[in-house]
Amino acid sequence: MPHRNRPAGKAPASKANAAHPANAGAVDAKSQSLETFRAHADGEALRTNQGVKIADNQNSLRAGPRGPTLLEDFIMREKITHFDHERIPERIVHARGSAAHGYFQVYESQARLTRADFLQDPAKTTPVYVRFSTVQGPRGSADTVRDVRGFATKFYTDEGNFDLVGNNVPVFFIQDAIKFPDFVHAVKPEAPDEMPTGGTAHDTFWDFVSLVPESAHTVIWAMSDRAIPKSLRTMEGFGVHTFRLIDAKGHARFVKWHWRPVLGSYSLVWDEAQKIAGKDPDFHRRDLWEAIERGDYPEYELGVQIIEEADEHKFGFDLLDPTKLIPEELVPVQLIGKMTLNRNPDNFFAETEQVAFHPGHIVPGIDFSNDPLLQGRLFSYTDTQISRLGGPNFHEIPINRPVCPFQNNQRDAMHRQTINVGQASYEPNSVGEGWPKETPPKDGGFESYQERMDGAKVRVRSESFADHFSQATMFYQSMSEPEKAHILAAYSFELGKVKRTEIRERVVNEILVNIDADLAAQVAKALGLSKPKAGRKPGKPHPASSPALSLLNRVKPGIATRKIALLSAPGADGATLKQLRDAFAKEGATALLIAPTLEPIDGLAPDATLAGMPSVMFDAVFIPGGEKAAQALVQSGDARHFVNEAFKHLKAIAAVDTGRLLLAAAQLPDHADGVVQGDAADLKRVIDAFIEAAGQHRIWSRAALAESVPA
Ligand code: HDE
Repeated sequence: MPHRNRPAGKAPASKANAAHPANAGAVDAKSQSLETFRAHADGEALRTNQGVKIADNQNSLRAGPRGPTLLEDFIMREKITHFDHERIPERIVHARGSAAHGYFQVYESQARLTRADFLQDPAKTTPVYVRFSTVQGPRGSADTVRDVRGFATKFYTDEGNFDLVGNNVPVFFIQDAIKFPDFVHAVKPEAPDEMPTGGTAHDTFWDFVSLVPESAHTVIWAMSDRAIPKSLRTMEGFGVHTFRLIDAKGHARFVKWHWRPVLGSYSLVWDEAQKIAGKDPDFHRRDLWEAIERGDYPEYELGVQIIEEADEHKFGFDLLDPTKLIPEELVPVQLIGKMTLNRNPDNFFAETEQVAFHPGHIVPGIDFSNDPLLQGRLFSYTDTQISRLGGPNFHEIPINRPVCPFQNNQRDAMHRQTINVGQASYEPNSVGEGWPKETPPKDGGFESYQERMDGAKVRVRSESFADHFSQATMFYQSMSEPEKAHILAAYSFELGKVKRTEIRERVVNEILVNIDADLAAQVAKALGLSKPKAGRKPGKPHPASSPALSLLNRVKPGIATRKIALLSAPGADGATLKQLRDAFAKEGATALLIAPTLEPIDGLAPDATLAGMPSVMFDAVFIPGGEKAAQALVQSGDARHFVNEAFKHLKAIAAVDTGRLLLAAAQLPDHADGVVQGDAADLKRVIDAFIEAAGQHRIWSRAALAESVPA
């Protein structure tokens, strides 16, 4: 049906994408495979699903102008019936998500580790589709809630799809899949009133985790800044479980997967995260979409930690235990390739909503470990798609199809798209000359790693999974002072929302005391509880701390892709505003002109009003000055609030000339770190100092001072 389709080879890439060299290669593999399924209405007549042209799409068929509607109206019935069934069940967890297309390239052949085809040739680009998500909230919930984030990547390799279905924290709340429904029921909004949406600050979550000490390590990650990421573009990803890599000789090694954003990793501060949830619930989705449209393609390096099988037991914890991470200080992360996200989806439902990830989608050269959480996941992901996507043929949905052939003898079932030709739907067969045929492993057929198994059939938790606190202690000890303060504040905030005192007490006395006595004491104080009793003897993590875990060690210099507010008003000098825009653009940042109204400023149209794009949407603020402009800003409550909030959220601020009046009007301290001031003649110096300060992401040395400023 050629009328439905865009002419071959003309993928609807955005302007920025069309120019990208990657579109000539790998991305086109998936893009072209989607091409058959894309429908474009340009120049087309409106028709029914049966192809009949529609003459009137405004009025249903009636018995007289004021009479009842006739059942005969097949056009209206078809339209409404289809509409009535437009929704499918959202994902049980990870319902809220945003995704993008891109490609992956390995830096050099990894043949020494794996035979996986997409990790052999640096010239090869493999198409990918990545979906980021929150865990707890429904599809329409806010992006910036405190939660673990999903980071799921589908590699469309020439040997089949490989899904790396990870999270933005390297550990998980439970050790055994059989506890997953319990955990999810506890974390989801509460049964009687379906509250709260998107967060863990409620009784059932804290009840569960207070009774399940194996959750302690992941809970402290969830209470850290990792759970309020600044952007999906700057978020780390982790495969969590230990997997295996298998080389061409069949030799296996353990592997932990990592994604490292090239721009570094950053978080929001809690007050900012909460405000953004109201001011722009689509904050992360918008940021990802706009960056790709601008041509600021998010990039992530793929990292591996490799452990020889002989070293399996040398860590003091079990590699099969998903509540443990391998400190980078013990096993360095080798960066082996890079993923670039360079194309936004065409259709949210068709692609992002219908994409079906599965940790069991692996390719030759990759295999599983016996992590009991992973083993359960291997069952769950196909099972959930069968009800969510309406049957076992979800692999035929365009976004889920491999780019390589996938012939087999499976047939029929709900929503079958393929018209299988021929008599043979079984194997062996002679009527189809035996096709499709098996492929021996040496020619690329998948062969499971022949791990030796010898054990009694038991329901037990291995003793080697028993230490639940040492790594939680290590994580806390690895944090900088501001990060520790945020963890304390997060436990205090969340537990403050818990109604049952006994649950709060249990978290402090059964969990926190075993992580850090001081943290436990401070949380107890914040909750008005009596001093906690002494905990167990603290575990001895090795190493005692892992600096790689602190986000402050993940900051990369520069302001590339950051958003800067130019706070101004009519009366300001257009040439100066342009000069500032250019100076920041040169560093890869975007400066937006923000003013009390949209009235042009010396010929320049403001990008948004102070109320429309408040300070929480920006990384830094620059106030260029101009007599009349400064007066207008000083008199604007929104403008005073804007700088005030930027100061409180530890963002770089610059004020030039009369722009400085706004700082005074907002009652900011005269001198503070990261607040750059100067005369008009000094503009160049102020710009340079501001860029330097904004490059630090947040001015942590200002934290104590910021406490005293009214919000
Ligand atoms: Fe998932 N998980 N999960 N999970 N998970 C789902 O699959 C499940 C776990 C993760 O963007 C579901 O398609 C079980 C760990 C991501 O579409 C479901 C267990 C990790 C996504 C499911 C886990 C994850 C999911 C819901 C414990 C990090 C979103 C809808 C044994 C390594 C993927 C769906 C996307 C989604 C089951 C634990 C990551 C129900 C049973 C650990 C990123 O199948």
